[in-house]
Amino acid sequence: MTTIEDVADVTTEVKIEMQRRMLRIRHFDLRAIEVQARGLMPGSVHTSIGHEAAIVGACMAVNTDDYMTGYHRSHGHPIGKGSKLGPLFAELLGRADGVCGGKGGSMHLADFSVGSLGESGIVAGSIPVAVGAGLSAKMQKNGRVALCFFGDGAANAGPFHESLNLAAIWKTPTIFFCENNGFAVSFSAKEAMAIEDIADRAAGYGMPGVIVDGQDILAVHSVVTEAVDRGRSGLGPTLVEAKTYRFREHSELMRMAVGYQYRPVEEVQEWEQRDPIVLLADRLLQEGSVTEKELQDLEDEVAAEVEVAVQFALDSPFPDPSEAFENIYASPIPVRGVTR
Ligand SMILES: Cc1ncc(C[n+]2csc(CCOP(=O)(O)OP(=O)(O)O)c2C)c(N)n1
Repeated sequence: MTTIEDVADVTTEVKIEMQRRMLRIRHFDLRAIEVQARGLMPGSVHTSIGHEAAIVGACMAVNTDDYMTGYHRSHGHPIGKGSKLGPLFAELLGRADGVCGGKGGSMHLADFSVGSLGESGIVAGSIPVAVGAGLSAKMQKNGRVALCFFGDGAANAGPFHESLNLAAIWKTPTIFFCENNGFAVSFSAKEAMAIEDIADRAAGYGMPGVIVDGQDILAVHSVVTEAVDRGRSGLGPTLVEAKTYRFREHSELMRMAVGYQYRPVEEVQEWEQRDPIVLLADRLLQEGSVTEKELQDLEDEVAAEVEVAVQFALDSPFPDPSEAFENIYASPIPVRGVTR
């Protein structure tokens, strides 16, 4: 497990920006829960609460124009990469001002302005897309990398294995980033795999596999920076496994049968002691980089920013039914001189 006590090259300014982005994810998801409970959001909500350090640590190790793919639990990924919050929230509500014009929703967001190519409600569905994005970067020699987020459950699905194999053969600059929260819905990763660590699978495909403490944002940032450097210098992909935990249920509509406790209460409480936002706040305070008041001001500022985003979304109209088929299909692609 890679952990680091002191990361000299991450400035105080960057650490505060990390804290801001983690808070944005937390407040955004908390408001999404409330708005969904009021019946204003179609479908369910899968939050990233507990995963914020893994997400932001990775996102801040790449550039805005680097590619990124996500999965069903992916409001946080575009936020981590710097998306505007209003159009993201509007997308959750299916509104016209959403990043996909309201046609993607919570589980199929894409925000090209920050390199986010899209998410998928199909488990492991976007992993091959990140191999394609990496291949495109390699062929165009544009120096970009593709950062691919997925869960531990996805690492047991076929597309994961096929994608790692192909990426390694073609040496695509893809960073496979597994947010291992220990469960696929209620199915424990311990029961779903005969090995302890997903990172061990990397060796079978011929790429480095790294385990990192997903609650430690600086450790995540350091590991992903190394994987990005490796990708940009033509050495190919890396598999990063961040050990993390979701503090909420699998989704907000999930109601487990009474008495069916798949996660021991003590286990949940133990992980809550390692809240990534509190851990970075403590580190900043210990370093003397911020005061308690400055941290509180930062959180208030973020909460206000999210509130503006929610209002923007609620004020946005629903898409006009006449536009139902717009932005759904790619523009016609000429094939052997024929346009179809
Ligand atoms: C191909 C496919 N199979 C099953 C499902 C149902 N499903 C939705 S989320 C999920 C669990 C995914 O777990 P993981 O990849 O660990 O992500 P997490 O939800 O823990 O973040 C499953 C099985 C699905 N959406 N797609």
